[in-house]
Amino acid sequence: MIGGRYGLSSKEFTPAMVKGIFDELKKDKPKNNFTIGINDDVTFTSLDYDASFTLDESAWRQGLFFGLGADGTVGANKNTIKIIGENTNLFAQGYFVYDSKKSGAKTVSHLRFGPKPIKAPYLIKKADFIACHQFNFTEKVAMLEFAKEGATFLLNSPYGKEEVWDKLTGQVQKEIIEKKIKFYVIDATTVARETGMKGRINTIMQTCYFALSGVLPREEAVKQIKKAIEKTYFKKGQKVIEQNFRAVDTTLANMYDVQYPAKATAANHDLLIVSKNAPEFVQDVTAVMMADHGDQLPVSKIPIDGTYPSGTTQWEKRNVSDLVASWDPELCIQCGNCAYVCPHSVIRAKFYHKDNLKKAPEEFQHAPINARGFPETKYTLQIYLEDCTGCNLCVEACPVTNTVNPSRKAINLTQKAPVLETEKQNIEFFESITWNDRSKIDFSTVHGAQFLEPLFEFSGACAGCGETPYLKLLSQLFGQRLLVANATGCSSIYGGNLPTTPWSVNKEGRGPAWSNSLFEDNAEFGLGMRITADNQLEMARQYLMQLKEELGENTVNEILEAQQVQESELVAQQLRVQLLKEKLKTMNSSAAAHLLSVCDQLVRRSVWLIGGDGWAYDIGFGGLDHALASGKNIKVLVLDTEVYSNTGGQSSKSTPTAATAKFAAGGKSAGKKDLAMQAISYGNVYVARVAFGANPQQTLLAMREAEAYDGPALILAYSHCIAHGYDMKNGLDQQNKAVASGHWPLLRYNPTLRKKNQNPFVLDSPRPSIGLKDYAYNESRYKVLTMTNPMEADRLMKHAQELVNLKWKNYEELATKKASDFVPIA
Ligand SMILES: Cc1ncc(C[n+]2csc(CCOP(=O)(O)OP(=O)(O)O)c2C)c(N)n1
Ligand code: SF4
Ligand code: SF4
Ligand code: SF4
Repeated sequence: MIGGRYGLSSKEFTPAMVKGIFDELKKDKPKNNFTIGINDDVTFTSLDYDASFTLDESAWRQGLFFGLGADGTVGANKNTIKIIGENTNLFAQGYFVYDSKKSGAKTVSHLRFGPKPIKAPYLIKKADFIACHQFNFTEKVAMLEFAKEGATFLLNSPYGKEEVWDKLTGQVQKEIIEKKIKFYVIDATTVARETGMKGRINTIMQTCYFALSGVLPREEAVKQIKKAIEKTYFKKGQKVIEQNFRAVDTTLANMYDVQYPAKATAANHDLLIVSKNAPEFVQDVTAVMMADHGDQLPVSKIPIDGTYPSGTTQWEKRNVSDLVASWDPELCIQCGNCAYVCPHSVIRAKFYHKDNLKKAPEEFQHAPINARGFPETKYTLQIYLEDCTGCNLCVEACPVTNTVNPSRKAINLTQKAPVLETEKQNIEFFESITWNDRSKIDFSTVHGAQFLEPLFEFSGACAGCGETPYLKLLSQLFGQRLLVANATGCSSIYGGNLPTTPWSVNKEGRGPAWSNSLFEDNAEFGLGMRITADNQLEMARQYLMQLKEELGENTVNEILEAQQVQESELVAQQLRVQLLKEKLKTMNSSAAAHLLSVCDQLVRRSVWLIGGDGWAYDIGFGGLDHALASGKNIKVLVLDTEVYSNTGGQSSKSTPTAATAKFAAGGKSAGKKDLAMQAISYGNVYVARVAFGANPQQTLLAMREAEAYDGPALILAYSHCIAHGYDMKNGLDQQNKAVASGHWPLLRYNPTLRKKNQNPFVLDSPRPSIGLKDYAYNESRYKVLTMTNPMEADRLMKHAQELVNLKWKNYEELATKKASDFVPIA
């Protein structure tokens, strides 16, 4: 077996290399057969090679397709393989390269077709056809490096055939000219929008591929694409199928070939993976990984102690959407709703003295602050365009409608391209305005919380994700002193999957410390963080006492006795500890060195155990129960999507009755576990059930109460998710309906009230005002059963409604009981 000595993986072997190795081996022993084992699953034998393995790449048609995670490129290419494999004499091979990010990362599909069985390394190095489904990749990915001379290049471009050339980098222009590439453009995004497909460009680009590659006659190709559409979207209903058909029929009239000059006209520049302003680590390590060259990084570049710089998503600038949010300062009432719900922390609010505007760019938007008595204070809502996913949640959340044009709100979606450059300058200026002083902000309202700097930003979660707004809020409220133990799940993937992390730091370098443990032991992991923090605090207190004389009695007493409840008190303690650290650095004793290593714990730590329902209700439940029963000061945030979202929507014990999910395709008949009531049974656990889209104020209150409570706390947070099967822009509306139907009653159980001899069980949502059906049947996870098995759907829905009624009755009773009816606190 050879191959390992080349230090290459199977992906890096080209057919020519394989041939070279066999030629070399056969020089000495021409009659022998050889096997090359490249890694566990790929071997080449010289027997295959002689019999059927053609190394004549010209016999193959090789295509490379650069798409964006979740845009459907990979799915469409899988269909292409099936269509060609089933309808021609050609053999087909496909390989799909993508990472585990939720969406918005690059995907590369490698497709190869040929007249003989294909035994070739999966990755294509020389392609006849290259499709770029995302215009901004032309600046970030060296796609045309892989183009053969005379290859075809298909670009999804917001710029038409006349303008597009001037929008390309010099490097791309040069490759097109030198390789005599046949260049085509289509504005697939507009075609998709106009045919009702929203952002789904996959079918459009697939149709172009068939038209340009000539693998099948055009008519036959269109027929087969439509057949594949019917099969793929059967569950989504006839409307979606029709939309796809329309997109196919409209496509070819919108595809143009581009005539280009004989010389490059743009200034030549290399790919710009991250901005030149990015920190050294991001330039040297993160950007290399982002360019898919992580395996070339020397080990010496990787941090040796397992810690990793945070706040790196800000350098990605994924530009996933051509439509982005745009603010209308004249209409805006500055409520903060849009910033609150934005899943990607793209909307930031600041207020500042008007003198700041002296250096502002001309187009910088602002308005007088909407508060009496501050005539010199201005307000700006800044949108980070390149990070906006166009999910539309901000527009849905905005309460203000333009009376003249009711289709417009105080925030709307608009085309990005015309405003991008101006807004980049505005963002730069906005960042030069300091964040508002935390000790002067009213944390208790949605309006106030918008002014807190988010330390969780620009995550790669799906556009419109219902989990991330909770994390952003958490980071705003307690970010600087937050310790997070994150269970595996969507939140660990968009939260910390290499190369970037959305958990960030403020200007002083303070931010959440985050770590991901296993799926099954996250609660224990977080409990360990708490116990460690407590032990280190105790050590710090002892060293402080020991060094009382050197440090000064007053200083030590102030630190030890500091009250740390209000933000102003926390800020004061942070300052004291900062001064202490500076002093300790000048001292030369082992006690001072020890104290320096643990003194950060003197600022109250907030330890949060975070994960999905698969973790909390199922696989990590034993540990979670143990952590809650420990009585320790740990906070648990369950991002409840009612399925295992990260792995594609498997049923969990949180999955509701009558909903379908993987492993519950016939509809779930068992009841949803009531984790809230289980935790309440301990008596000393703070418990809340929240839904930010239904009642943002209650969510905010619950998070603050949970954090302030000196004991275990559990928050169950309704999280709408793509797994529920509807357009995410309706996520807030569905959250409202989940609450209004009684499926998701909002509640808080506060043991502090029990101690004060008050009823600790507070029901925060009104009596159900709509039927369960009115909520559930807007989601295909419920709806699909009415198509596949209507009788069973009906039976299960009736049963589910009964369970909802019963649950509500029990809750209502609890809400009206006396304090003495609940478990007393020891
Ligand atoms: C013990 C174990 N089993 C299975 C997995 C695979 N896995 C990773 S994430 C995940 C689903 C997580 O679901 P959930 O906790 O509901 O979080 P969500 O993705 O919905 O946010 C699974 C099954 C794993 N990592 N470890
Ligand atoms: S469209 Fe979505 S991502 Fe963009 S600002 Fe609005 S809520 Fe945020
Ligand atoms: S939701 Fe609308 S009114 Fe409220 S701050 Fe945002 S843009 Fe202004
Ligand atoms: S929770 Fe759902 S919407 Fe959010 S990232 Fe996961 S799969 Fe996407």
